[in-house]
Parts: sequence; C-alpha cells; structure tokens
Amino acid sequence: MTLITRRNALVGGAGLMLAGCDQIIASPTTQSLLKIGEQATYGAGRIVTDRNALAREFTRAEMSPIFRANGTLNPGTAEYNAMVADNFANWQLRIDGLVAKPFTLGLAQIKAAPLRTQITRHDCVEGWSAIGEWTGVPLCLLLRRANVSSSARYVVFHCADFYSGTPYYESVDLIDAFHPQTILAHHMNGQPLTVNHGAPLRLRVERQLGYKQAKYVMRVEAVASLDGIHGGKGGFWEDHSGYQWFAGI
Ligand SMILES: Nc1nc2c(c(=O)[nH]1)N[C@H]1C(S)=C(S)[C@@H](COP(=O)(O)O)O[C@H]1N2
Ligand SMILES: [Mo]
Repeated sequence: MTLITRRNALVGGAGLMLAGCDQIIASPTTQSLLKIGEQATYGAGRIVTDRNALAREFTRAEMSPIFRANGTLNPGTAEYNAMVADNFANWQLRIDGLVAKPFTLGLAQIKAAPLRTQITRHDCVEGWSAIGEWTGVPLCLLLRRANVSSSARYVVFHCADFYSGTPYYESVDLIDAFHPQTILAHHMNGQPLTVNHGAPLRLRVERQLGYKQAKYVMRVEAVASLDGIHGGKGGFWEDHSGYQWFAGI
C-alpha cells in the first residue's frame, strides 16, 4: 500500500538541483546515522523503501487557490501575542539537546540562511489536501551547525501553542530530519508565514501527513529516545488520539 501511494513516483528533475543537503546525506557520518535511524524506525512487517526519495513537487500553476488553515489558528498566549506585537523581533529559535553546539537564531538570521523553495501537497488526515509553496531553511543545515551527537536518534519540534494546557509538539527520525525537502519554512506562497499557518516558523516534512507539519516551532531538540518527551509517543496527536508516529505518504 505504501509503495503504491507514495508521492515520489512522479518526481522529476527537482532532485538534481539539491545542493547542501545531498552532500550532507552522502557524508559517511550522516550515512551511519541514517542506518541507525532506520533500525529505530522500522518495526516488523514494514517494507523498507527509499526514505531519502523526494516527495513530488508541483508547478506554480498547480497551486491550490485556497490553502485552508487547520488545528491551532493562533496560539493566543501572552508570550505569543507579545511576539506578534513586535513582529517577532525578539522571537528566537533554539537548537539544543544532544548536540555539541547548541545555539539560538533570530528570525532575521534564519531568513538570511540558505533557502529552499518547494511546491508540495499537504495531506491532512481529516480528508483535505492543498498544494502550496514553502520557502525556508533546510533543517539539515541547522543540525549540521549544531553538530548532532552520535547518540541522537530523533529530532523533536516544540511549538508555541497548547491544547488545554498541553503543548503541541512533533518529532521525526534522523532520516526525515536530514531529508533534502525537510525545511523550517518562514514563507508560504511567497509571503511571510501568517499566524494561522504557523508564524514565524513551521516545519515542512514532505514525506509525511499534515499533523507532522509542526507550526509555531520554537525549539528543535535532538534526543536519543522519545520516551521522556510529553506522552512518549513522539507527537501531540500520537499521544492523545493514537495517530501513527510515522505518517509516511
Ligand atoms: N503547532 C501546531 N502545529 C500543527 C497543528 C497544530 O494544531 N498546532 N495542526 C497540524 C495539522 S492536523 C495540520 S493538517 C496542519 C495544518 O497546517 P495549516 O494550518 O498550515 O493548513 O498543521 C499541523 N501542525
Ligand atoms: Mo491535519
């Protein structure tokens, strides 16, 4: 089933244009990390496919006229409202956990980092899809700068919004974290990300379903295990509604 529905069946030449991340993925260090990640990810019965294959990319003409917003539409906390009020001038992304060099970056610094733009289809489990254009910094560049430890297996995205006091969060393994289409996006359809779509920064992890696309990302944490993180299942909906942690499409 997975094989038939995979989006990468129609991938064209986009892969040829990837620069930095491909080099990172080709490096012996990353390769050894990825192998470890694969063992951690796949249980019995899963067909191991090419996790580094690209999601299909679309043309501008194929973009959806309307891309609905879903889940949290505004975190609405005092902290978040204050960040909106000064246009995220004091917002900071933190990269930490099992890394040699944790760091924080402001939005201007993130916007000045190398960009990747991709037009992809977002598939929500609630039964809608939309094709949109995302621009942001490849996550692998940030992880490389932080020098992820060899003991790390997953990357956790901590978000600014809460459901009844419980923070939204998500996580991916190192294969998706270093995937060339995995970006922290600050622009959508050519405009700065709006609050309802996750301003100022949201994850795009294009080989997975909508609920993995964490909005309002504040902190990226490398971890060895998901056990100690909130409910231990790797994401808010995984903890609370039994959604699959690996939501590959
Ligand atoms: N922080 C946060 N991220 C989130 C959600 C959320 O409620 N909070 N909802 C998820 C779900 S179920 C979907 S379908 C997408 C919706 O993204 P959009 O609002 O840009 O369409 O965000 C995902 N990321
Ligand atoms: Mo969703």
